Amino acid sequence: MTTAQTTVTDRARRILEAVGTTLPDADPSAEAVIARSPITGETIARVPATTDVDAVIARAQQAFTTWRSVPAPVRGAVVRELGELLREHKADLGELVSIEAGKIRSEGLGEVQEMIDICDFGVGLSRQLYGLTIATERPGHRMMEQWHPLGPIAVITAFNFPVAVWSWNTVLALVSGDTVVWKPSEKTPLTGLAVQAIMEEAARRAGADPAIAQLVIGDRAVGEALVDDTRIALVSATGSTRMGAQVAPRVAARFGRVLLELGGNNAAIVAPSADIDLTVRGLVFSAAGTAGQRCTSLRRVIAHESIADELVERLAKAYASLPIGSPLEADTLVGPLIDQQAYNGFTAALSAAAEQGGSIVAGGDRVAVGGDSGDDAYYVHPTIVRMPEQSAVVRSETFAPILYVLTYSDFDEAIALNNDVPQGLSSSVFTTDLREAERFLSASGSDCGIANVNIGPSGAEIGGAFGGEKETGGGRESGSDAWRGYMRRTTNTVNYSSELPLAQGVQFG
Ligand code: UN1
Repeated sequence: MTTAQTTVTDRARRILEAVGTTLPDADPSAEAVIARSPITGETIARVPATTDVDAVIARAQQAFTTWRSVPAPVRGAVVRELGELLREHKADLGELVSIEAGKIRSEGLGEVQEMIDICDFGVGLSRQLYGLTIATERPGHRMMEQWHPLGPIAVITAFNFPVAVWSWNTVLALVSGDTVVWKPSEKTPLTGLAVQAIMEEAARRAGADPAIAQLVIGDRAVGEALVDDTRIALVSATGSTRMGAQVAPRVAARFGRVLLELGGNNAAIVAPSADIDLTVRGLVFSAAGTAGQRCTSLRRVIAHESIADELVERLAKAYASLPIGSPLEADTLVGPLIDQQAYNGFTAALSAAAEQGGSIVAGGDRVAVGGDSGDDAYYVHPTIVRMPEQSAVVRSETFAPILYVLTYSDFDEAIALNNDVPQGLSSSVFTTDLREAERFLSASGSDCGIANVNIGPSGAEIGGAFGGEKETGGGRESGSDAWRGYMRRTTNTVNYSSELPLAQGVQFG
């Protein structure tokens, strides 16, 4: 190990200690998940895998029997403590996200801010879990809905938002009276340990049972144990469409619930009236930011034929000046891909694009960033490829900074291209024409869960419901009324009269 490599590991060790835990060091013979940093490619730690998932679920089930009866505003106090602790540890946790997921500092911090924001939301929500009172057809009766806690919830998260997605789910679940078992990505176990330590401290400060939110570490088998267990009332899973297609039928077979947040293939339509400076800035952030590794990343530009050449030229110029390198350096805007597998996906997609008639106008290759990065660190130039049509490679999601550019002549054609992919997460239009903007947002416009005007498809705030349609899986997390997904509804009819009228006018004896 070189001195430089020691730095990333040392930083991770210091951060874990600052949040109240330690850098693990599993016995070489024990089952473990390898924590590495995409910045240097180095191994940071061997994290012991959870061997008894059944016992964890049993504790979650046991804790649920008490937690469900704690008044919701009192449950909110745990979330308030969590938010306070996250404020305190924001810099450290944000840095650990950079170290383990490769995000630039500002995005690592932004992810922790997203956690803080959902905590604030959750505290307010804990006093706003409401049901309807509904007019009944029977005299002397009242009909109402109540929302009750659902049960223990499994939260399965991906490497690219290693901490925020946990918080969207866990905050809503805890406020709703559910308990949580979290399986973070095998690629980001250390941020999992750090967040778990912070969560346990929040529970302690609020006087709650720490078993309301637990962590399991491991590979696919650990995930499967959660997916197949009838005690887990809801499986909230973020990841690939392939993963979701396996999880959904298994949970359905035991009549459990799923909340899926799967692949995206997000487009931006750029109309002739678009404010071009604003558009270029919006597109570059969404396509090259996070090295193209958000589920909301911009993957397709659908540009009007009259402005496509100018737009591509402007984008290529902006791409040429993007600083690529260690995300821990202050000036960097594009960090590494998560690992070799991601790099292989990048090169395979570019070969396919070339075969399908594409021509690269920016990037396309690996970058040697020097410094501390080793052979096992994968940095690439964000890439723009002009495509003659929406071919197979454009219609599939590659988790890398590749932006395909297509053209259109008529606005209906642009909407059709936006929708003609299997995924349905996010979408956007850049236009100053009110008719186009509203058309895009209408029922015959974008078919995605998120549709924006003059903003790229990524970078949503927590206040809205987050998720998408079609192969994205249909789930909604985070703001608005997404909390309903974590609760069960009961419909109650109360007869306060001394008669017994039956519904639908039925007479019975
Ligand atoms: C994800 O990539 O899984 O809207 C989530 C965004 C972020 C969340 C992305 N707030 O880009």
